[in-house]
Amino acid sequence: MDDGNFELPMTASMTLAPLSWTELETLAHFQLDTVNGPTNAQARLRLFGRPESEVRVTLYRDNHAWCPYCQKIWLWLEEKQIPYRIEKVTMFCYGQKESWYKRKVPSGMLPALELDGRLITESDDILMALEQVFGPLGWGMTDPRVMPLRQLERLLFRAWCTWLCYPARSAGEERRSREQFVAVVAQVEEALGRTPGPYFLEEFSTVDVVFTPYVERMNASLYYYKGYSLREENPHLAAWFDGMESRPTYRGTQSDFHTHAHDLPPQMGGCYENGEPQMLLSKQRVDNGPWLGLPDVTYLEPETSRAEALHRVIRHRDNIIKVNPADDALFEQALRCALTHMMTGQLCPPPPGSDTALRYLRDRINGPRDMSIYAAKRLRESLEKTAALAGDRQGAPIPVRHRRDQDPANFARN
Ligand SMILES: N[C@@H](CCC(=O)N[C@@H](CS)C(=O)NCC(=O)O)C(=O)O
Repeated sequence: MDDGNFELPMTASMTLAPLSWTELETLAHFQLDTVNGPTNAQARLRLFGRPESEVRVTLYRDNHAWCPYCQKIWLWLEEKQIPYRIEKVTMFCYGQKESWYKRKVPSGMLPALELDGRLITESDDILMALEQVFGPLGWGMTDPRVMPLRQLERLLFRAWCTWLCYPARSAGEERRSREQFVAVVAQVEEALGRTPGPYFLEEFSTVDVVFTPYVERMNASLYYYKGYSLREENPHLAAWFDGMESRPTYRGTQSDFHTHAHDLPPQMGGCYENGEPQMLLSKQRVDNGPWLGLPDVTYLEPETSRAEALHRVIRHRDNIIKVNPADDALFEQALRCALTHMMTGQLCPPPPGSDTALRYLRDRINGPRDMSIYAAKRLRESLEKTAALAGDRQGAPIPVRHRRDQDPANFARN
């Protein structure tokens, strides 16, 4: 069979019968050089075109590419193009922490970094140690222009936690927490407005790296739990996000609203909805789609997004089928229906009773661990459209106190 060139099997009603795995494989035209290509969550080694003998750094980060402090180090290394190895470790809420890591870092905390054999923990200390050896990213962590902005980032973080992670005892308390957060956002807007470009200083720098992880999570969580769109309501932050998304380094580490909204509760000890009409609409959209057009991403969708999603599912299909609560044969067929829809645009009716199984997977695509942001959206979209042909039942609820449904032990291979 030629690449992608085969007759599509039609049923009597002109909907498609599911393609076989062999047929699907011919459509998965996606290649990624994880070592020397663009920033990606799958890499175990990053060389940026340099010889492996130049590697002096090992980054220990979480399996899910979830940990915000790890994202800070990851982004810095990618921006500076420092050759490094990556060792992935399980976070407590996802599964069993690896014993080899606890021997190295008894607290089990991430990130950690080895630099010429010296172990360093605490993300700020790691950045400062990296700066000493490889030079700063624009301006150093202790530069007089950087320090107040780092303090502002912590102020924003605390205002966000107060609003999101504590239940309001009254409407007034909810309003005050919101106002406090919005007041700190105004300071961030003012800081961003001091430079002509989109970034905090004249050029992209360590300050942008320091703000990135939590501002990305604020954008997602406040949209979902409070109906507040950080990116849309603040012009300087909107320009900052656009500036960040112009960088392949950031795109490779970027996650989406669905992933963050459901990753945050176990890590933060709870996220509290305000129940307002806009919040209910936002939540519905993040959980059930349509996912394209959400303010978690605005750069143009790459042409490869569907092929990337297909490639990743094919690679992990045995595990994806194994961890799904549904009968393997039923889900295997339903999954091929969804993938057929994603690649052909034609509806492909799944077997009766497979709606819960398809939505179970829809709810467990994790960006960027599994695939990039648009690939995740395309896959979710086809899982949902295919599930809707079988029924309107949801999958097993996503746990809020842990995420052992995402235990990386079930997905040992990347
Ligand atoms: N102050 C530390 C905080 C690091 C931190 O809180 N790491 C969390 C993940 S975001 C962690 O490792 N928790 C243990 C776990 O979840 O396994 C830093 O800046 O590096």
